[in-house]
Order: sequence, then C-alpha cells, then structure tokens
Amino acid sequence: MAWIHEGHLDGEGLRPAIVVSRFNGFITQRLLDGALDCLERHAVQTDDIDIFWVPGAWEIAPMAVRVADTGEFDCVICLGAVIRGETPHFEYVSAESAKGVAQAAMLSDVPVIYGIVTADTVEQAVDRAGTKAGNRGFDAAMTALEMTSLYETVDDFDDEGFEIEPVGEDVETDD
Ligand code: INI
Repeated sequence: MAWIHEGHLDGEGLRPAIVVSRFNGFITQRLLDGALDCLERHAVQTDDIDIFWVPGAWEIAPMAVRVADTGEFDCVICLGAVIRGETPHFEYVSAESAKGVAQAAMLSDVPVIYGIVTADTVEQAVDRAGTKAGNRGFDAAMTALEMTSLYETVDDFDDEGFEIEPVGEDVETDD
C-alpha cells in the first residue's frame, strides 16, 4: 500500500505573510483582498496576517526571502501585477520576478507562493483579479494553505522517527 500525503486547507493557528506590490495597485489591492478573504474563510485570524508592501514586482522576491528568513511566518504569499506596455520593460520585470519568487521558494524553509499576474492588457489583469477569470490572490492563498500543511507533514517525518535511508556504507568506529 502506498502512503499518500496531501495538504489540508485548515488555516487555524497559521501566521502567513503577504508580500504585495504597489505598482498597478488597482489590481494588486484586489489580489490582496482575495488572499485575505481566502485566509479568513479558512480560519486564519486577521491579527495573525502580516502584509509587506513593496514598490513593484521586481522587489517582491528579495523581500519574500527576507520575510521567510525571519522564521516568524508559516508561508509567504507573493502578489503583484505586471502588465505589458510599449517597451520591453514588461519582459524583464515579469521574467525576473517569476524567477526570483521561484528561487525564493527553493531557498526558504516555508512555502513561498507565486501570485503575480502577468497580462498583455489591463482587461486581462482585471479578469484575473476578481472578475471573469477568478482571483489569483485567492488562488495563491489556497495554495499557501495546502503547501504549508504539506511542508509540516514532511517536517514531522524526522520528529516522528521516520527512517531516512543512509547514503553509502556504514562506517564502524572504536567507540
Ligand atoms: N512593476 C510592476 O509591478 N508591474 C509592472 O507592470 C511594471 N512595469 O511594467 O514597469 C513594474 N515595474 C517596476 C518594477 O517592478 C520596479 O519596481 C522598478 O523597476 C524599480 O526597481
């Protein structure tokens, strides 16, 4: 029989951090509202949520790393909106912010969740911020709840004495 591990969505007792950018604030405020709605509907206490505002999507990942490194939070939810303009700036900001959050997720002990909307038009971004195509902030918060619970399951392995296969031969010592 296989041992199946899945995260749950109960946020009771969790302390999440949200890093959200001000650029395109009419979208990012909606993403933040969606994330807060999700967390509060899943039993996270409002007083247990910390929100860090940064100027733009570029600044999200470096802040997420610092926030995660404090060890104070169970997860970090990254929210932003990058909308294509007339210049190649969009390509740099969207690609690097995505890479940055991915790197932050790899480096951190807690889940770092990507909730940055990238869109060709303002309309597409609006669609993803609580209208036609759902709310990416809400979705990111759901993912954060699930992954936080799954991380906790894995972190408990050692505490509960689950055996990790040793790599290489046992070495005998005199003592
Ligand atoms: N920041 C965004 O969050 N969204 C954008 O669409 C955007 N565009 O297109 O320029 C943007 N640029 C600012 C960038 O994130 C940094 O804040 C800035 O370059 C300072 O480092």
